[in-house]
Amino acid sequence: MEEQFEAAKYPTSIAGIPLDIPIYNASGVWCTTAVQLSEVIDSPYTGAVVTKSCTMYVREGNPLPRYSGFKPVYSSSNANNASINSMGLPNYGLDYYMTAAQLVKNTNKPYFVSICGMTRTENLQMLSILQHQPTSISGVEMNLSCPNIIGKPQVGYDFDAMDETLRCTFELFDRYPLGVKLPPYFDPIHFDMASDVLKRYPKLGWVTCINSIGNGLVVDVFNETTLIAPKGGLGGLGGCIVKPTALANVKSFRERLPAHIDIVGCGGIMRGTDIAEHLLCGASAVQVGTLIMERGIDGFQVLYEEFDRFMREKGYDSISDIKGKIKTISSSL
Ligand code: RRO
Repeated sequence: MEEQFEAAKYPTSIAGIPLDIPIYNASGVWCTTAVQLSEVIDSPYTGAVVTKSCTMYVREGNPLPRYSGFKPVYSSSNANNASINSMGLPNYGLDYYMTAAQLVKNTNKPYFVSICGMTRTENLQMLSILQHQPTSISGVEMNLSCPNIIGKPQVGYDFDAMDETLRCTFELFDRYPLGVKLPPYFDPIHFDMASDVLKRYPKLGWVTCINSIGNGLVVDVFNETTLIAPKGGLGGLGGCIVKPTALANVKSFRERLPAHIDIVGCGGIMRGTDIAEHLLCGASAVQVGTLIMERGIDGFQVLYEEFDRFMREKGYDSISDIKGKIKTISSSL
């Protein structure tokens, strides 16, 4: 007989918010409409849901085509395992995502609202509304790293701007736990500089590493075109090609930030062992992007089952058996 699915396997927490399962969607993926949000919430294989990053008011986003999956290396499988996007923040506005929080009312699934104002003032305006609205929201993820807004640099790459944004944020907002979504960093000095800023804010609950690797270019060599239209074809990269960068960011921030700030791993999770890799590097939970874009909501079941199989084979029965346990291979010299 088929084994029964145990809902509360591998419980974890993010900023003290309990999740039964350490797996959920990345902001932007399967979370723009209330229908998509309900599908993530109703899946027995997710532990939380985060909304599409929102602005105060509805935005259409960039012109189409603005998302494409691709296969960076030839394989006989039809499935794409990488992606490029320049969505440009299409969303239904803050009100819509506050209302949609009702979808979790009779569940114990955390509902995170992701915000991404066009300006610091817009972020603060949204936070002051969130501060005073009675809803079922569990936490707020402030996106400091959208790579696709024409003419707007990523706040996470400007450490003074990030510092000032966080200073204003925590001066104003304490209603729910708040975390930030960071861009990928590529140099240890930048891990140090970002951590020095983040450590100044004791109320910061988590950091999500990483957003897509910004402004890559993927070429369709047969058609001699770019895959997407906005910004001359430049867009944020996701999927298997970003996993090493994501893991380096997770591990580097885990090593630098105080233990009460959780790390949420995001980037390159295409199979169950990828979850284990993020946890080994210190993530408390993971978000999944490209896989869900390419396989749909059923991707969560596949991932969960593969992760569960890995854990059983290793003889592990909880996240604490693996979280942060990565060892640097010993030198043979
Ligand atoms: O909407 C987007 O273009 C987008 C966002 Br806000 C983001 O944070 N990351 C991304 O890859 N795309």
